[in-house]
Amino acid sequence: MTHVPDRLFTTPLAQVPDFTFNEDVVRVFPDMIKRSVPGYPTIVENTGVLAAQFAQANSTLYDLGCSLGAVTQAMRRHVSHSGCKVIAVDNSAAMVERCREHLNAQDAMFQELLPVTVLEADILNLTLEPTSLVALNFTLQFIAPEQRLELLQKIRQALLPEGALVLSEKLRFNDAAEHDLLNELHLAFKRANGYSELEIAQKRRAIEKVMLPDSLEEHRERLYSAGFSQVVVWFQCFNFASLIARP
Ligand code: GEK
Repeated sequence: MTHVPDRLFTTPLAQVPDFTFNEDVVRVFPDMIKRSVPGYPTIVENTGVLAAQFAQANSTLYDLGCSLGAVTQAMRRHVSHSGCKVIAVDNSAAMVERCREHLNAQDAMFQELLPVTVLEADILNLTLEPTSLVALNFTLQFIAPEQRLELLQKIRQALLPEGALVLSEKLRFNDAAEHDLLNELHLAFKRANGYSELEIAQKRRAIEKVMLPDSLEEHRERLYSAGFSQVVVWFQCFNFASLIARP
């Protein structure tokens, strides 16, 4: 796969449009997410490790908001339980098309991988099969806040006993000083990865109405309200974290 550098926000824009997962974004997505999300490669690879831990034979694993299928690929690298399959879902047609290409390339290189179905669908409208593992990797933050609880309830109801939800998100912090410090460190991470002040500012403007992060406390409360009984943070880097929620 060619690795196209993210230069989407390098030139000054008279008006910065709201961010969407269109073809321009899809083209640069692997570079963009790696340079923008601290800990992304660690979270993706270890979601595969967690999937192997919680997967049950003859069950379905979900990658909701799969983008190019990085988590699905990690699941396929780590899960070898018999009879398992992965359903990867995204509502961006451009993402789904490229995701299928990436997974076909993985199929061409490796044998005996879990079968995958990639669906172009809104995860809010999806009926979930009984599942041992659901990954929501940086997807919930793009769902309208008033629809987040209902989605988590649906996932909780579909989860088999002993299964798990892996939820990764950007966080905001109720304590202003903590919020500012971790935000500043995130900006330092982006600068260290070659983003200019202009790129950082224009990307922030594009995404601020589209991606709405919650605090850790809000996540915990919502997950418990949805019926989960255990919520554990297994990874945090600056203002990005990943949680395991158990039925
Ligand atoms: C990764 N998990 O590489 N239904 C389906 N898909 C949606 C919806 C929805 N309602 N809303 C947003 N998406 C990936 C990264 S990116 C995160 C996930 C980011 C999709 C959207 O089209 C996009 O592909 C994805 O969720 C969010 O591990 O770019 O920061």
